[in-house]
Amino acid sequence: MIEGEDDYRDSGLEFPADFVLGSATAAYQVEGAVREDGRGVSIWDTFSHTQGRILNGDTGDIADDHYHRLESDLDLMARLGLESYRFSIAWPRIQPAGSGAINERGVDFYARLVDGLLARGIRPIATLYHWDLPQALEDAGGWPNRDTASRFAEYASHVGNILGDRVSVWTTLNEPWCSAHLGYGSGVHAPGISNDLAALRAAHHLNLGHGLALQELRRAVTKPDAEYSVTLNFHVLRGEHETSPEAIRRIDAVGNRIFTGPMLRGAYPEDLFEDTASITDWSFVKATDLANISQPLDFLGVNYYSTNTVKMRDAAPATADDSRDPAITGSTWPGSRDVEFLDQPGPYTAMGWNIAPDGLEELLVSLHEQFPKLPLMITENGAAFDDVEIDGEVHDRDRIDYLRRHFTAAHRAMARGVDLRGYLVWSFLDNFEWNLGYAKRFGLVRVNYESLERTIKDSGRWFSELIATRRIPAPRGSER
Ligand code: GCO
Repeated sequence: MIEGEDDYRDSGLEFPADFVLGSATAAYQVEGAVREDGRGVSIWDTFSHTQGRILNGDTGDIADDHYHRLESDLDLMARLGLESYRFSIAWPRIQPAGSGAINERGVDFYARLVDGLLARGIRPIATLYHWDLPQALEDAGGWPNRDTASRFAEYASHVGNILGDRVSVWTTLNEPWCSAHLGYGSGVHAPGISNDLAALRAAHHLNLGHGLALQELRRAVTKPDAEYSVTLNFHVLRGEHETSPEAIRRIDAVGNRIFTGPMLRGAYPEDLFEDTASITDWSFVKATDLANISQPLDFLGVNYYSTNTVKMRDAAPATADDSRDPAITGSTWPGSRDVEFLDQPGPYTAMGWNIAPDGLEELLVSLHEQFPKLPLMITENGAAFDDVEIDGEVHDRDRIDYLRRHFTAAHRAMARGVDLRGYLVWSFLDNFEWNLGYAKRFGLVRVNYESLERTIKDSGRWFSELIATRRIPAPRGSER
């Protein structure tokens, strides 16, 4: 993108009155209190306590201590003026071993959270699974094991019974791509397994779990206007090389359509079967699975951060046999490790991710074209920067600029006919950024990890103004 020419820094754009504005977190990233009130062990507890898995040896043991600071964090959300709050429920708090009876003390925490939101006029958007699988289920085979999908449905039914009279929006899974391909493919996320077949089996059983859970939720929930969704992270793919179209097709298949196909069209893409034929014949997909998976949704949750540029590799791809570690038989892209990811043009966030608001506009328009009847909601967008706190203030102009440009992109997509229902900024608080620990800060609110004190960043104030006025605030003198 050429700066100045089309820099996505329009201002004054207005969002409709019913457009949902809020922020998001996930249980393991903020809660802490991992051994309290009967909570069971999750794969992220095990993984973060395994040496060498997380940068600086960080764990979610304390995280933001949100579990103990619930009331003051709720007050902070109200101060920011959030209209909606997207959180996730830790399965091992509800069912410590992933099946059977519920743990009332765990339930109590989420009841207090939801009631606290409602008391402040904030709509609760609950995600059932943001990656914290009970360790007992992993020990029984994890997501590659079909039974995990049924266990997930059982858990969904419990949660629907408990909170189904109060929660506005239900989301089954957050980013199943990460659970399958990072958890079981590359192994950089919990449970840290690297096996292509395991990753593809996991992807299917996540899809199945989504469909079964959605059916259980619809049975259990009593709030008549509750909405149902799933959140996916899409790979926005580009490339100018002559082999780029093939590379784009491959990654779109194993990264995007592996989920949208079964969930939204009731079928896996044929080309995915061909690309992965050397790994599996997909016989783990049973006759009734696709009907179970393709449940109607009220909207699709879209997480977007940056774009990818791809081409096919010049040299023959590395094979599993090349690896010196016999445990590593997988990659992030099962069946497509001969695709090369090229460096992106900057600027970048502190994650090293390129800043490309046009990618968000392109994604929203493309999803709308692919699924014209399905409303969309941005369930995550935001940026990590190396914030500095000076005298109790965080002047995070980079984050404001990032958000300004992505809100502009969202607005432009709406102007092009996309039925976009809302936008949730990642994240409410700085938090545990998975394998990168506490090194990357995404929050609208800073967390001091020594004192656990919270400080609203300038971006938090900026977002408050956007919510209050429903317009993208005009840049101030010091912002560009
Ligand atoms: C994700 C997540 C978040 C991350 C965020 C930044 O789904 O990847 O939902 O947990 O923290 O995306 O990487």
